[in-house]
Amino acid sequence: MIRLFDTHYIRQTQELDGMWDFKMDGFDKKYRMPVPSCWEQHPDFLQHRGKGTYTRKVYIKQAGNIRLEFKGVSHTADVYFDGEKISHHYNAFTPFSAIVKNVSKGEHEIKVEVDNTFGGHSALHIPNDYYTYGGITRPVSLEIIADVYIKNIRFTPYHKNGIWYAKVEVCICNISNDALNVEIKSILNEYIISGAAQVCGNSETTIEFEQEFADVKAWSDAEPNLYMLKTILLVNGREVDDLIERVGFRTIEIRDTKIYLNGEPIYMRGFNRHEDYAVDGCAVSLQHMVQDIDLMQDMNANSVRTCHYPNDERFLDLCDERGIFVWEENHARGLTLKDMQNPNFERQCEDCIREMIENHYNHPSIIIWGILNECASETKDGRRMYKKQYEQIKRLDSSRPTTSATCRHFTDICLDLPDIISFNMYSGWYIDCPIADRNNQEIEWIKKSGGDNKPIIVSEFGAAAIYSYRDRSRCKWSEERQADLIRDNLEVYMNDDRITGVFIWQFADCRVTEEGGWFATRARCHNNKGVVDEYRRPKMAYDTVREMFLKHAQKTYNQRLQAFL
Ligand code: ADA
Repeated sequence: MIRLFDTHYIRQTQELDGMWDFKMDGFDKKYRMPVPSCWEQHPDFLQHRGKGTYTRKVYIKQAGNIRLEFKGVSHTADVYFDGEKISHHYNAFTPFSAIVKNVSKGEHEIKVEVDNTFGGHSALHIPNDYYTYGGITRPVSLEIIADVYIKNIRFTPYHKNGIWYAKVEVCICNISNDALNVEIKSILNEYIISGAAQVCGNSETTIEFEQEFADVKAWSDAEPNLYMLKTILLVNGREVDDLIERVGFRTIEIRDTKIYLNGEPIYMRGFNRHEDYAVDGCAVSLQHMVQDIDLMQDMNANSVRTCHYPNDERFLDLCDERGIFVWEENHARGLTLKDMQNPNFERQCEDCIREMIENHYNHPSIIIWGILNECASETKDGRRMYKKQYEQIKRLDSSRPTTSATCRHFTDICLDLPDIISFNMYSGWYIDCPIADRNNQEIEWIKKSGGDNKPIIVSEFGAAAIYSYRDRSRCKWSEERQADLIRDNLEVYMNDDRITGVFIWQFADCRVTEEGGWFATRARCHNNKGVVDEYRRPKMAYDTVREMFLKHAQKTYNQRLQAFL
């Protein structure tokens, strides 16, 4: 399943999930591997870093153009169709597609060479405090497209004089050599908007319109109202393509130190969540995504941070449906200036940001774009790259605020660049210090260093605990100590009016790489700071978070009720 709803009724689509032939470089044996999945689930490849080749046949019922879409291949893919290379893509966490024109009727072969090795070719997938798996780890689909098709649609809602409007931009691509006259018809509820354009050969054209949608209901965490926007493309009056998007009417604004959803201030109570589930690795199944959201909402969370990369679009679809606020971020964690000066770094980040925003723009649940978690924001060259990435985001999407989680305390020189200031703080775990004092120091410094009058989020805090390790001494690594530290941190941060959101590090234990030195010192080669373990078995902290998030939600509700009365 590519999305949680049908994206086409007219365009023929075929999902290519299932068993593919598989061969790993250096291994004589031939395998059959499920797609999507990580090859680490197979006993021969438990922590294999290398190159594997997937192949399968597809039958094309009628001659025409095909479009292959890969939602995620970890971490580099070279795609061949009948032996001809049609695509190269780097980064496990963003989708990519390839078009093959004039394919004959009959059987054809798709081959995908997958590489999850580390080295100079990979500036973002490096030894890290999460695992870079190998495989075709997200869904794949094959579409039959006409010579002219809808490439994407951007839906930007806004509110004026008490009425909802939206700007709709329909990008149409012509892969033939001849100019074509096209019409579109976009339908949302009873609203039908038509448009027309001429699209030159081998080029793209965007038809845009703004429309009043008087009777729609807003999207919010409390009422996540969603609408289907169906767009049909016609040539000479004949329907040749379509694209269905699911959208929500909401606005996000930053004013002074608060974040406003539809004009109301919000407080983000959330978790950092890696895409990693026990034996599934990063190829988290839909049922486990649903379970994660069920558990987070059971703990009264209303937000999730996609640390430290763009997420599977089905998870974002779930957040849209369940009213979960999302901080989605580009792919980067803990990179030094030397890492950031890898010749591939800037291009790989630019590609990741573009693909993240182009593909995820219409999700109402995404309210913040983040970049470069704990990278070299204390350096001049680092600042140049931070600034370049924030500017790229604003060019692609001026409707959402930006942020970056820093750990360059008292040395960060980039706090003037984002809309929201976020900092990671492990008071009581990595540094034994009074939580409230350290928090005051941090916020006072932020205000003097470019962050004054901006919303502040504590983007990471927490402690490790080994699941089922209980100890009455409440010593470090016990479930008791983790619960105590999370409680103490939440007590400070959720009662500080200068803070507008908290993200616990982390929702679930996740695997880390053994390469890279200090990560190998982590017990079990896992980051054990999850409130649940990698099998989603709750630790004592689960009930602590549940109780404290509920108390804060009730306090916030009562404050808003008082303000209203
Ligand atoms: C950092 C980092 C996280 C994780 C965390 C930890 O804040 O952003 O990815 O590594 O530390 O557990 O130490």
